[in-house]
Amino acid sequence: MLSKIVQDALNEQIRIEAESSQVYLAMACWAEIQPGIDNVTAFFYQHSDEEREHMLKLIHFVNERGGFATVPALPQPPLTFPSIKHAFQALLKHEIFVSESINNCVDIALQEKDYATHNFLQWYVAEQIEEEALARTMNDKLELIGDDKGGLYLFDKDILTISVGHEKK
Ligand code: OFO
Repeated sequence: MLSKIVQDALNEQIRIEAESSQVYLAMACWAEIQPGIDNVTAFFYQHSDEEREHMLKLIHFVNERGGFATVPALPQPPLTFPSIKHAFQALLKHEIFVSESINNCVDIALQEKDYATHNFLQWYVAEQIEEEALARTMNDKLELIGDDKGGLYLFDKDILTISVGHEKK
């Protein structure tokens, strides 16, 4: 059975995962109307779907442990970006924020001596390490590319391979 404090922390994490899904969905939607970045678009749509899965995993866990998961209200995310580079900078910033929030949940689980929740959250800890590393790789590449259109073409060509490589690790 979840304590109230653990349930509240997990419900807040459900909200954050849902918000992440919306944030990346908006990035996907914006990318889709930019010329020539079809794979970047696919990456954002895929990332949005993954965040929804992270949310669902938490919802099932809370409900299965005798709690009640809260489906959250969500604000509208940023809809447009000055450039692809800005979108990926926002993605990295968001992932760092999510990692901090997961760490906070882990802290609370330990304080409450809720070892089942602590164990469950380890998957999210590992996932955030992967996602932050992936976001940093992409930001580094975009930094190197600068305004070079050929570089951006190659970035779009490579992005699915880079992200699939990270998923397999
Ligand atoms: Fe939910 O994995 Fe990143 O944010």
